[in-house]
Order: sequence, then C-alpha cells, then structure tokens
Amino acid sequence: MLTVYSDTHLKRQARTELYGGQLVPPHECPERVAYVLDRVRATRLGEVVPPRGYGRAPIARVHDAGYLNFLEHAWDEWLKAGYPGEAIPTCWPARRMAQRIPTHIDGKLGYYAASSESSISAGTWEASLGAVDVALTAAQALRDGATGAFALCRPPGHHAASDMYCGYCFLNNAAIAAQWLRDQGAGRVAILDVDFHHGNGTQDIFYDRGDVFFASLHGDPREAFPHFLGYEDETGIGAGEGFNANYPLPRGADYPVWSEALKSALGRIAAFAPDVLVVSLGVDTFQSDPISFFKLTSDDFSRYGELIGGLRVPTLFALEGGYAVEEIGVNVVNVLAGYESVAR
Ligand code: 7XA
Ligand code: ZN
Repeated sequence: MLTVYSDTHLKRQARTELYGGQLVPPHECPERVAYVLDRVRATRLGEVVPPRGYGRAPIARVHDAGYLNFLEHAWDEWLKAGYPGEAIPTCWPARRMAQRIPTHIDGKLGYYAASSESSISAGTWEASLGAVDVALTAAQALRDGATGAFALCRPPGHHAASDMYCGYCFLNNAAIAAQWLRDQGAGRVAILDVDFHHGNGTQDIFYDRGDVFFASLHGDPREAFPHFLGYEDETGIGAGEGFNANYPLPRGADYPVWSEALKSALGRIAAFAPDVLVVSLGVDTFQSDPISFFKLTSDDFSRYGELIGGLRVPTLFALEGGYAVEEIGVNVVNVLAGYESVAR
C-alpha cells in the first residue's frame, strides 16, 4: 500500500498540553509518526511518497473562512498580546452568552476552541496545512486506481469541526479528503471512524448530508472525550437523517465487543454502497493506550483490517490518535497489512 508522508508535521511541536490540571508534554507528539514510518519501512508495506500541494480551496470546502483566518494568525496575535506560554483558551461563549467573535486573541481562542488541552504554538498552522496535503495526495491515489492508500498525517483531524479546533485537531484531514473525493466525482463517500474517541468534528461537518455516511465506534461519551457528542441517538438531520451511526462502547471493551460494533457499522456501510471509504484510523483503542479505556491487542488490529478489506471498497486510511507510542507503528501497520491481505 502507498504511504504519503511529509516532514512538515515536525512544525507542530507544542511544548504543553493541559492534562489533569497540569501543563505536560503533549501526548500527540512527533515521535508517533516516526514510529509509524519506521514500521511502514521495516515491513515493506509499499512505496512512501511526499505529498503534492493542493492549496487552500479544498480546505475552504469544509472549513469556515473566519476560522481559517483565525488559525493562520492565532500564534502571531498571541505573541503580540505579550503572553509567555503557548496559546490556550480560558473562556467560552457558554450557555446564554453572546455568540459573537471578539477582537482580542483571548476571546477568539474561546470562540474557536471546543476544548482546551491543545495549545496553539509556532508552526501549528503550517503543519496542519501539510497534513491536509498528505490526505489529499492519498485521496488522489485512490482516484488514480489504488485499492488502498495511507495518509500518515499529523496533526490529526477528526475532532475539528468546520469552525472549531478540538482534541489535538485543527483541520479535519479525513473530512477534507472525503469532500474532495465527492468533488472529484465520487457519488457516495463513507467515513468509518475507528479511533477510540468519537469523531465529533467529522459528524458535525456531514450531519445534514445524505451523500456522506459517517459511522464511529468510540468510548461512551458519558465517560470519554469529547463528552458532548457521539451518542447513539444522533442519527443525522434533514437530508442526513439515517446517514450517521454512533456506536458508544463501555469501559474495558475488548475485541469481541468492539468487533461486533464494527461488523454492524460495516453492514451499514455496505448497504450505503459507497464509491470510496475514508477510515479515520486512530489506534488509541489499544489495551495500553495511556488516555483511553478499550482493550484491543496488536493482533486485533490485523483482524479488523481484514474485516474492512472485506468491504471491497477503495479505502483511504488517515492517521488520527494513538499514544502508546512504541506500539503505534505495529498497530497501525497491522490494520493496513490486514486490509491489503484481503483487498488487494
Ligand atoms: O482522537 N482524539 C484523540 O486521540 C485526542 C483526545 C484528546 C483528549 C483530551 C482529554 N483531556
Ligand atoms: Zn483518539
């Protein structure tokens, strides 16, 4: 399988994550990608190619113009405000408050952030743009006839809504690729999110659409981030009614439990009959992931890659979460190799 990779992700080098009431080194770190790339090469998964540049137009198909302008300039505005640390929101337009966009960076951060763990720092915007090019280059490979392609993107994307960043995500790589594939002529696109966390951004972007089916397996939001979306009764709205499927799962879910939900999601996707599938591939479902609570083993990742391959739909895999850093490469490549063993 083709892997698309760029060093541009190294520009995302935040020093801090707000976690457990402390500023700690971010779980979402550059070493994650280094381990995956090493494993791709060690297993000879396939060619590794750099991305092409796609510019801003495909991003603007998914993200709000004001949000993009904010992200591009947030770090400079933060520096101009004279703050010593990294940019973190401290106030929000909560219930019964005005939904206006303030002029001060403190207000803008609150307006455009859905959560506060993800510090914005120098290079966050540039790295985010680079991740989109990685995803779009992998999407192009499918357009060119590949049965599978892997976008080794960082930062991840599935929590980013059209106008909000959240959960280490700034631009929604999978959603931008899905929309781009639609714009290139794919009639129906399905997105399967197997990250431990609900893909709230992706769901929100396509919630009123019948041309993009979204299914997500994740930790029950009553217990797990992002807490405020990902419930089973969220099934879509308007033209999107019936095109959104959430599978919230309990603490300790192991492969028998998790794979039952996957088989149900794959059945829904097969019935939708997509021209192409985008998989938001987070491996924080792993049993020793430090911030999650499922119990998948490394072998389980191979097994579910095979199940996805059984759909026989051209598939783009876009990297999302996974913080058991030394095992992330094995787990990600197990999914991809499992897929290829069936789908090639
Ligand atoms: O898929 N999303 C992630 O892996 C990031 C989740 C961020 C959780 C932050 C909770 N303190
Ligand atoms: Zn995750």
